[in-house]
Amino acid sequence: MTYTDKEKKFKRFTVTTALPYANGPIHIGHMAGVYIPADIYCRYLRMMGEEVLFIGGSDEHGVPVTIRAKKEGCTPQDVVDRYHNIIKKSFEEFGTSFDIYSRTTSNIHQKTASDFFLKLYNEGKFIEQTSKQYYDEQEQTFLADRYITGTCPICGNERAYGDQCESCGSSLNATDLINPKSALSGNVPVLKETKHWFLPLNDYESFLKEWILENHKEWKTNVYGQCKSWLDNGLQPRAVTRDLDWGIKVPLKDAEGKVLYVWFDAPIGYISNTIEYDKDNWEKWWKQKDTKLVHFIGKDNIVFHCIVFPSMLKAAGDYILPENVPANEFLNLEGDKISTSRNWAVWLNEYLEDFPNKQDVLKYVLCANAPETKDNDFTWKDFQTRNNSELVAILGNFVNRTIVLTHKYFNGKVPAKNELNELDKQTIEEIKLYPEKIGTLIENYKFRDALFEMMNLARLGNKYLTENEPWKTFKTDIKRTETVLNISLQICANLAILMEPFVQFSAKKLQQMLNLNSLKWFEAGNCELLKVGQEIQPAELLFERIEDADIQKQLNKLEASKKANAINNAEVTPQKPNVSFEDFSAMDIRVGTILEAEKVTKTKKLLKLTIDTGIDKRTIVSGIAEYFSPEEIIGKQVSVLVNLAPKNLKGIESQGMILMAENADGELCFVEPQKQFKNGSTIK
Ligand code: B3M
Ligand code: ZN
Repeated sequence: MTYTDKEKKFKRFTVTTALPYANGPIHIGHMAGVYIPADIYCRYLRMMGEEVLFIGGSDEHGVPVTIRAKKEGCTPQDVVDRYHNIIKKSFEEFGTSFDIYSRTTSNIHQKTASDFFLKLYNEGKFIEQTSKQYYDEQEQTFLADRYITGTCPICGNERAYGDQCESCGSSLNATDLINPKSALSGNVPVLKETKHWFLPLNDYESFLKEWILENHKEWKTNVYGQCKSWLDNGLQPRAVTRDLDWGIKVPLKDAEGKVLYVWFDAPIGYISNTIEYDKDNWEKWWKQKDTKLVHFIGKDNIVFHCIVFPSMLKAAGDYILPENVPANEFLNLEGDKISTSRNWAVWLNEYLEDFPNKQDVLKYVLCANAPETKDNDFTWKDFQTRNNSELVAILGNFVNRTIVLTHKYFNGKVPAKNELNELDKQTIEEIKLYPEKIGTLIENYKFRDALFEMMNLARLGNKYLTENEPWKTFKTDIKRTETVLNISLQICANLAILMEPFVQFSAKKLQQMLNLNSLKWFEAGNCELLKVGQEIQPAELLFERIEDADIQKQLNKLEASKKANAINNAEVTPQKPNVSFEDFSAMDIRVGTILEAEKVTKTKKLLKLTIDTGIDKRTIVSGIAEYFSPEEIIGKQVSVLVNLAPKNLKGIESQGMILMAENADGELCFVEPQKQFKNGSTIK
């Protein structure tokens, strides 16, 4: 039983983690927000002897997958196969202790989600509504919000999406966009009627209000606050189907071309994965009142896990509801929002390659700095500092000194605990408190504080060893050295247990060094874990220093992303409407040479040029004075639009126009023939 469940209400734990979209690898933001806290929680519960089911899996439906497929010229199935495997493998290598990691394209899930929908449908839990949605006539398909672009009505960004403007952050309806365009064909979409099924969330409002706002006041303030604001604003029916050809087909006759909305099927994935894991007993994980259901998610998923999914479960009838949804805020990277599309991330698979056997370091740093109550920042410098001055200098150093001294003085055998002085007694008393202190924090989802307490035990050990100087008493009072090393070894043994949820690889290593097999949480908290005379193994370093060069390599990688982005993101002026070939050939463009150039007085931008067009010598006024001085352009060959209607500029008649290329910064350069060419040659 846990420390906080005094009434022993719960016999088992169903722990879910947000199913990552299989349209890219996993990054440190996902790890810090969801998977690391959930893994710590489950490892701890197992050590407490609890029955736990830890569920993960890939979310393989939804529009982001189809967009990625289109971009890469492959099928959505290809995309999810690739990323599901990458994600699954990096979780395994990282040591995330899922009992099952499956996927939403599995047959079991298709059937479970489909049956879930049908059950609600047959029981009349949905309402049918027809509404007008954008349709691409050329592609003969309705357009998901992400497939419609246009001008943001709020900030004027010309590349806003049908659901959101990434420039000003407003969330939009596709019909809000000015000049909407289909991302598939580039055509203007038309509005067309389509039928969908909606879950009338408004009907669940009073149930949700009581369940969350009254009965779950203990939820994290960020989670409770978001729920309250949704509930205060009033809930609307939500469509649970979409017009799309990637997803789980709506299992009804009149539903051609329709699939379940990804946010309807994905949470059902938790149930499907349970069925896949434990076909005969799955219901106990979802339907028995003595099962505690906990969802680990990021803050952007709160509404789906606290409002929509619980309403679905309630509608279905006999399911339990989450006891808690400890959602985290976001992790930033070096001061900037993590972004897949900008490649501003530390990808888990790349970390594992760049830092082999250092899973624990990342787990430690991401937990120590987890965005539990506010957004937090990951920096490589902090990563290095936490490794070098915490893991190496405190935890690793204490364990290493203790074991080395035991070998040096006592041939690697645990020495006796002799007469205890006040400090020893006080230390032993303090050690007793740690299992409950750390355990209670974990049970309350305070993983940072829990980790900090675990490190405090190492700090206590370090201080105890340093202050008692067993290397000094060895010659004068060997009994004292024995006692001090015995107690230090016992602290190591306590650490070997209590650090397991947080840094499991190092915990295992330490357990092996101490020849310690006992792993139950309750067994920690005393100084009798190692028997006198028991042999221990030679010291092995638990952690190694991370050098500046390793950090610099990572910073360089990020710098490269930044550069690549700057190039990709420079605004490109959108294409103008098409012109006919006749329109184009009506323009007479020739090669010409600049014979003379002078500044037009009292202007900043204008140069008066004399051009040999091959047809004649004429005057052209050009707005290039800020970029070119008269001297440097005389003799240059250029492209000239010769039949542009003459225009009077500052009292000078300009008879044509010089063609210039202009980049996003407004910088100009000439469009010139690539070799010396006869003046008057046509450009077409
Ligand atoms: N795939 C969204 C996300 O990764 C979504 C979570 C599903 S949990 C059922 O943010
Ligand atoms: Zn905008």
